Order: sequence, then structure tokens, then C-alpha cells
Amino acid sequence: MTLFSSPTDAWSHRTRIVLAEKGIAIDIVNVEPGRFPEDLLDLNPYHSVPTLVDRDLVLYDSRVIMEYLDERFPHPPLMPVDPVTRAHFRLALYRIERDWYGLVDQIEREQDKKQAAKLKKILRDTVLQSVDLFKLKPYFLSDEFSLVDATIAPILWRLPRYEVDLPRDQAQPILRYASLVFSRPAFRESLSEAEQEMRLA
Ligand SMILES: N[C@@H](CCC(=O)N[C@@H](CS)C(=O)NCC(=O)O)C(=O)O
Repeated sequence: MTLFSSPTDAWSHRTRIVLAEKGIAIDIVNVEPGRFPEDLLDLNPYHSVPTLVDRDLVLYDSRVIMEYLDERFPHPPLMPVDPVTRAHFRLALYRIERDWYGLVDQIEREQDKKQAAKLKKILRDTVLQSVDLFKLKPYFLSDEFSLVDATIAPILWRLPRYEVDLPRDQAQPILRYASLVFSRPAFRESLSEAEQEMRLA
């Protein structure tokens, strides 16, 4: 199995977290946006990472990849079994992708410094608005690590990169949650060198 992944991209990062949580042996091919290899361009009509190749199966879109991995390698399960709880988790994934990842994508693309600063402030406020949800359980709405946590973690990890400093007094539950997720061995394993440097340098 091969994963084409960008070492700095949050969408790629969430699939690497799932791979590490499940202990899946895989070749990770690091690629840089704008300089994708021919084989990746041939395999994926959208020319995007992450892209997973499992024998004849080629998957793109990080959510499709994460859900495939969770079904193909069921242990440990990263989604609840109950349909209503699953629906809640899927809705959380949708909202985080749209709101948090959407902002991060805009920040990464923005050339104008003033505009980028505005977007970073919106990202900070958007993350802070969710603080009450992090008070309920050790992981996001759950006692167990899930695909939602694999999705939230890459954004929280990147906050220093976007000069977002969450205030301790207001953000304590988010900071507690972040320490819990960041201390997982699989999370450490998932980090590319570039991602390690975002915080550990
Ligand atoms: N919804 C997609 C988004 C992936 C995405 O935006 N990937 C960027 C990462 S840099 C990409 O490959 N962009 C293509 C390019 O920049 O050439 C997913 O979940 O995989």
C-alpha cells in the first residue's frame, strides 16, 4: 500500500494519523504541491494529496481514505457503531472540514499579509467557539480516540504555524485535549519532519 502525502498538508496528516493508530505498514511518498510525480497525476484526476493506492484500488479525498482504512483494518475501530452517534461524528467531521480546514486552506493560499492576519484571527475565534464541546469527554464527544480526533489534531498542531495562541484562561479544555492527543504514540509517529518542526524545533 502506498500513500502519496504532503509533509505539511493537514488533509494528508489526518490520514497518516489513522495509519499510525492502526499500525498499518505503508510506503509514504512525500510530494510537494505543484511538483507532483507523473504517476500521481495519472492516478488521481483531481491531482491532489492525500492519494492512497492499495493494489488496484486508488482512493483520493482524505475522508474517503480514512473511512476505507477504518473499514479495511477494523482494529481499533475509529468510528462508533450506533447509527445516531455515527451521524453526530460525521456531522462533526463535516463541520471541522468546512470551517477549520476551509480557513487553513484560505490562509495557506492568501498572499496578502493583512488579509492573512484577518483569516488567522477568524481561525482563532472559530476554534475558541468550540471550547464547551471539549469539556464533555476526554476525546471529542467520546471516551475513545476517533476519526474526529484524527481530523481535529492536525489543525490544533498547526496553530503556532498560523500564529494562533489560544488564551489559557478561555481555552483550557482545548489545551488539555490537545496535550492528550499529541501525547499518543501514534500521533508522534504520524508527524513528518516538517510537522515536527512546526512545534518541537
Ligand atoms: N478535500 C480534499 C482536499 C485535499 C487538498 O486540498 N489537498 C491539497 C494539499 S496541498 C492538494 O493536493 N492540492 C493540489 C495542489 O496544490 O496542486 C481531501 O480531503 O483530500
